[in-house]
Amino acid sequence: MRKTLLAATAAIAVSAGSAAAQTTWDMPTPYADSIFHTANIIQFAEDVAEVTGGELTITVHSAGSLYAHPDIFDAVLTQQVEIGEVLISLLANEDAIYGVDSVPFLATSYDDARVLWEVSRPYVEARLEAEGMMLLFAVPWPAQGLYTANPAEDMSAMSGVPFRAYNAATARIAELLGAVPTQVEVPEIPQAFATGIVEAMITSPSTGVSSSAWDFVDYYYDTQAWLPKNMVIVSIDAFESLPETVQEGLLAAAAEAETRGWEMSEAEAAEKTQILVDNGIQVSAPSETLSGQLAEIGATMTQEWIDNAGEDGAAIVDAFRAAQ
Ligand code: PCA
Repeated sequence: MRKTLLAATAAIAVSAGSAAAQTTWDMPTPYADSIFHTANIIQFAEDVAEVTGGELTITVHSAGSLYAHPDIFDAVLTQQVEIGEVLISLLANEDAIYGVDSVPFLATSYDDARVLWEVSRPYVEARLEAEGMMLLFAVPWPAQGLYTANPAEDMSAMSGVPFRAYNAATARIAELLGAVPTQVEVPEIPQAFATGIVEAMITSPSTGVSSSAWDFVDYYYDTQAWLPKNMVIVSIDAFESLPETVQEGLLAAAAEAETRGWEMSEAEAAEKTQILVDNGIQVSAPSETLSGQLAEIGATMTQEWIDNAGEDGAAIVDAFRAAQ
């Protein structure tokens, strides 16, 4: 892969010659540099510069420093920036289809997540395209697990607990668990726990580690609930204003970033779970009772999602189940 891209680089760099125009794009992203998604994007930006012989430079503004996470999609939509990264399911309130990868217990392994992405990608792309945007690549977070301050043998432990949400699905799970959801972006997690705004959350081992979850919770239940993805989107106008060779270089770097990102995510899942253990968090599978209760919540939410996402949603679930 890498060699192919580099070979293409040389060819494009040569053909570009010295008279080529240089374009710089600003790229807001939600997560810090230490997060594997951001590392992958920084590598992608380096690859783009290399493959286009410096004709296109992407300046990455990580950790919500240029636009806060909830504003990144609109910034690309309104062409304040050319390119950006966003958690796909953050957009589920705009269109339920964007919530496809956060339906609990629909796709819980990397293999299933890949199948779900294959069958849902065209629907996500169509929605973006209708708004003048194009999808470059998407990469999943590791599977989502439950972080709690007290043991949670069953869901009664979550009753009335202030619960951190990061999208509509996590807010809905909190409700169905009897907890009380509050939307908190990743950079604010430590402070939200420190001040008691939240006391529990569902997220990946990656986000647990990056927010030093051991400072405020003692238990991690590896529920493997779903693998939500971030996507990198670009404005079609910005893309089309690039020379064809640069467009090709950008797409080649994006394809590589998608492959590399999925590999990074998979490696990350075990690594970061071990770091939780090393820092004193009790990591375990959920009890049978809790698993059963979560499975019921999953069934409820799958039905709710199909109801909200209409014919397209039903078609995605049917295609996913047929391909499993
Ligand atoms: N981390 C992000 C999204 C999912 C995840 O694992 C978050 O907690 O907001």
